[in-house]
Amino acid sequence: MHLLKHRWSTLAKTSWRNRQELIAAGMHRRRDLLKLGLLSAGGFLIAKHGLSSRVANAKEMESPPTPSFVEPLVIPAVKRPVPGGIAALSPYPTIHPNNAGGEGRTRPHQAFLNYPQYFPALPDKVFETTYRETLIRVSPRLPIQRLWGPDGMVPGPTYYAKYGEGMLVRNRNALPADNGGFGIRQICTHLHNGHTPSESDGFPGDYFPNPDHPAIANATFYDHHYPNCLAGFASSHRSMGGDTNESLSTLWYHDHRVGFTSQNVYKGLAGFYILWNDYDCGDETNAYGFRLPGVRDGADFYAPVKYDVPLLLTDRLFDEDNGRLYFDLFEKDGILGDKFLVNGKIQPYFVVEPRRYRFRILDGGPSRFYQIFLTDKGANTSIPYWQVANDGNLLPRPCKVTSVALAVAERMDIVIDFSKWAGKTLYLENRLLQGDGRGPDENIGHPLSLAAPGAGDFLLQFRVKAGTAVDNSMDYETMPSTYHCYTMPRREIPRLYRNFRFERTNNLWTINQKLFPDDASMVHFRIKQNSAEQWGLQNNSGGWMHPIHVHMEEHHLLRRNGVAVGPGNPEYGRKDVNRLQHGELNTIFMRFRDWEGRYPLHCHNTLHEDNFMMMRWDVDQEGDTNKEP
Ligand SMILES: [Cu+2]
Repeated sequence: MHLLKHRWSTLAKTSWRNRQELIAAGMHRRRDLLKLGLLSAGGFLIAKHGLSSRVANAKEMESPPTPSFVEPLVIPAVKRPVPGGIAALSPYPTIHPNNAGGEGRTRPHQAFLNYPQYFPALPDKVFETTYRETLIRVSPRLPIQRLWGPDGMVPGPTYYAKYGEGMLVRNRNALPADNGGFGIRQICTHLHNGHTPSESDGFPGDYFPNPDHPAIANATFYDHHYPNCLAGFASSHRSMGGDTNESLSTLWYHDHRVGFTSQNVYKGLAGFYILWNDYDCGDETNAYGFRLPGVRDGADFYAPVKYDVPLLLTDRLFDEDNGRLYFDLFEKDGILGDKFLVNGKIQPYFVVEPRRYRFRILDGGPSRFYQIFLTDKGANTSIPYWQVANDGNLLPRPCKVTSVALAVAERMDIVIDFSKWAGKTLYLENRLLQGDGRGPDENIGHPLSLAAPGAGDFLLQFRVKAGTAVDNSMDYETMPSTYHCYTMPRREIPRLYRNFRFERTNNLWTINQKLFPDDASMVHFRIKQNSAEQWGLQNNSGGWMHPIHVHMEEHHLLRRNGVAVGPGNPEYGRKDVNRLQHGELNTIFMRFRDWEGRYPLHCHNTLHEDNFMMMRWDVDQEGDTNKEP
């Protein structure tokens, strides 16, 4: 292990217990600590009473030992629609919020009101998901954990969605009052990378129940409308219906409650959302499709597609004494765990056939960056594989790589061909060196950023079966192409150039020196609907990295720290998260199409996001001209 660790020191333990007592007494919020005189003007816990936030952090703590590769990988079940469809939902869904019936939404579904030509009726596919406490075993050596999960699953169920087929997801909140130390029973589910109307997007202020809003103080459910439409369907500069070349594939959903996202997601509130169309169809035998690895189970659309496997990566820390999941409510900079989980299990194994597989890798945070290699452990060599997507986007052409790098919320789809490795054992290995929540020690690509092959963190073991297997998927050595294989989309003239500086101000996380307020009410800037803008994202916080995420629309990365991004670069094309590395100024091109309303821009290190590194922008008919919001 490259992280310097030792058993919990007496001081660290005292500090941790004292903090736990404050938490149990409900006194951990900023204003409580200020009242008790336990917080310095700079925002740090004072060094007295063994409370200092510099004492107890992941660097100095170690989880109890756990065995590696003794439990199989779990592939989350695919969520099935409500039998009987929309008529079976009670109360019946409405376009305007049904506050009297217990709904927590505050604005009408704009798709039905504004675009009746595209969305003439409520959608046929209806899902009902209950957020609740659940008992989960993450390792045979650790006690059963009390986690929170959509439908009691960690990760939550995977949604399968189809372009052109709108969905309504009713999320019910049945989380318990007793949070076991962290987490808040107010939720706000964001569909990450989705082109989603604002009221269904999971804007951080749209949580329910909300005790400060009389109409939704006791709300128990929230209807999210996911139109699953192509971005640009209604904008003036695009053909009707949008551009198929902008189809998305691997999305995910997670809680986004303002100020509490890190806790609620750490506790389990996240899952995959996969979008299909006629080309990326989950059927490798379909000659009209892209023939990515995938076999469907007959006519059952909601059976998990074989050979197409989502992998949700999380790192977690467990209490040395009682083995319970540990979350430090006083940590504001970033939390690293020393246990690596894939789909909710610590270091599982996966038995694979000697053929090609598609893996959809997601960095589920809260703060870790990864650089993932396929390692032959005996020889300590890295085996090349194919990167076929970056975030929600298939690459115009796949890239042969020896690793993929991920910041929190980034996704990379890769294809591994196990046919040459029949009977062997291989590993997914993270070799990126990261000593604390700041980010990797060096920018990705720097020679000092990596541990030696075999000396990193092993995440997942592949046990390749002997012999041969049927494989009808595309042979990537032939360099097949997908969307945008001939031309990239035209870029409109930006209406405005804006600049955003990501900074550390008085030990708080800011954008252009501004703090995101607790009630999400401040509109930092306004964007004209169906316009384009160019943004400069500047990392002005020495020594820290920030994964920057903008809701509703993707961007094109024009320049990474001044260097143009061109064909052959996995970041060429469209992108959802910008990995803002040490000292960088990255330039992105954005379009804001179709929807109106409120959306955020924020750092996706969830500790930074919860500690104010977020801005709200609203889309309306005029926009503003504020170049430095
Ligand atoms: Cu950050």
